[in-house]
Amino acid sequence: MRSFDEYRKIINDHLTDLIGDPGEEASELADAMRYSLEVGGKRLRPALLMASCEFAGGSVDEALPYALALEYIHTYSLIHDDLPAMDNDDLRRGKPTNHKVFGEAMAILAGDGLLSTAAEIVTGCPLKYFEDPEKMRNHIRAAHEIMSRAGARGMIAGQTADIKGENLEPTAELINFIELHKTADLITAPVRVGLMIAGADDDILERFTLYARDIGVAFQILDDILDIEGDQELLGKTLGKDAEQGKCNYAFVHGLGAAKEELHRLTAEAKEALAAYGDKASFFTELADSLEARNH
Ligand code: GRG
Repeated sequence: MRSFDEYRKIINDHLTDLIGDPGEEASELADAMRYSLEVGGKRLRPALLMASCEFAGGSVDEALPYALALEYIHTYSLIHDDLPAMDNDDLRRGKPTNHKVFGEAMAILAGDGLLSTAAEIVTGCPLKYFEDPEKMRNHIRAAHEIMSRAGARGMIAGQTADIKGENLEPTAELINFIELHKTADLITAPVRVGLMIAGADDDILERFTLYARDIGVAFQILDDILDIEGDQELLGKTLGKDAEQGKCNYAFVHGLGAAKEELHRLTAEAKEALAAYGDKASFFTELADSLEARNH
């Protein structure tokens, strides 16, 4: 196992390797896709994917295309989320949002380009393993996992509930649905995909799914807390938008104190899910702690 910084370096070194060349006539598309990828980001999801794969005995080389695909999907979701028709944001990752630099039409296309490139990458991976049916099966499972968690029963369902929930009286059920799908699905996907590529058994998959869901929900609760009392410069995005736009926010329903308690409870539960592995899982338990303490 490597450190988080080592995984992040691998991702950053290869970030645009699989973007491809859309041709001279469409060169602005590649510029817009690259812009949002290279403008920054913690690389949490791809790091989780590579770490899970190595934890279960797989290799970083095998995990890398999926890790890139996942960062492409995550980046597309941020580009589209920032559009005037959605959250209408000028700032992301500390820099002007994609549509502020390239215009709305190009930002929509850059998002579409990143999502479809990701689909192309993950459906291409199993094709390398025709001679090894077990590996091919693992890769098909992984490809399905990533696209379904990103899709209409995953992240898009969460985003829809978030948009439709604007200016409604938020309920605990609605908040849970949004956290689980808008955010936790794209944090659960990398963990499960990394394990699937490595051929991990159901017991490992189950424990790690619990871990990932908990840190994913905790991630969104902290995002909600930071929207209220975070540091705008550190976060690199406009704060106070949830109140301004009548968004569902965990702290609006349960209060800030309860939000902090739930963040802590979920972090503890996530670590407990991996207790059986002791120090072998320290990458993941330490990551859960550092996510609970993050200020950006
Ligand atoms: C518009 C298709 C579509 C989906 C939108 C991801 C998303 C769903 C909306 C973005 C807004 C938001 C608050 C999402 C929740 C997940 C989240 C906190 C994303 C930010 O993730 P970080 O902090 O971002 O890992 P970096 O920039 O570090 O990669």
